[in-house]
Amino acid sequence: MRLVLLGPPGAGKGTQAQILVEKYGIPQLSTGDMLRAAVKAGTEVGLRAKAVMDAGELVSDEIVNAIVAERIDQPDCANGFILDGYPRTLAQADAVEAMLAERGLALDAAIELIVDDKALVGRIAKRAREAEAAGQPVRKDDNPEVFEERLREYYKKTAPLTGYYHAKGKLYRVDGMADIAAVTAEIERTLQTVRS
Ligand code: B4P
Repeated sequence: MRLVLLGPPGAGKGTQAQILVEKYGIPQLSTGDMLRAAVKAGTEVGLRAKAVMDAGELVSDEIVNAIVAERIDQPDCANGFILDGYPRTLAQADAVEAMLAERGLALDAAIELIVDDKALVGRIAKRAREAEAAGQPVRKDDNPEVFEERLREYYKKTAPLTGYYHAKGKLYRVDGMADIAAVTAEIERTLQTVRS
């Protein structure tokens, strides 16, 4: 199974992907996590990505496509994967189609988590408060001004992907406002439909 999780920042893509990894035994490919790891390791990609991420903007398609192309050839991706936070632009969507077609593969479904902006702002503020209370570093892009920029980037560059996948007959919409377990249950019901 090859899935894409779509939705605005804070919609719960990462949260759900981690749960689906356990249930389906396929890896989560989070471009956000891969980029944060590159920043932490101080690699060339990390150095280029850091300022962009801290400002709430999207890292270049070229960088992100390259890290995904390398990752999907790893042996643990042989039976499928969950793309979490990728693609985020139409150019990335075309790139993943091409990458998979070259390997004789295709995506099975794009699942969009629908959450309203007010709830998103609340979730991100809560994550920042909890990290602070636990003495952990707060993500720079979880501050309110940067989060607004992330939302603007989402509506401008990523939201058009729902039309892209709808046109391919691969878009499934899930209510992301419910609690975490209820969202997972709805995704699982959706995946049963996809597989039948
Ligand atoms: P990401 O790391 O992908 O972050 P995200 O979209 O904000 O998070 P997500 O939707 O996964 O929400 P989460 O589960 O964490 O991106 C960060 C940055 O990396 C981007 O801004 C960009 O700069 C760069 N980047 C990444 N991919 C890129 C790409 N392809 N191209 C270019 N740039 C890229 O959930 C958030 C919070 O909500 C958590 O605290 C969680 O506990 C809570 N939550 C989740 N589900 C909930 C629920 N149902 N109810 C209540 N709370 C819930």
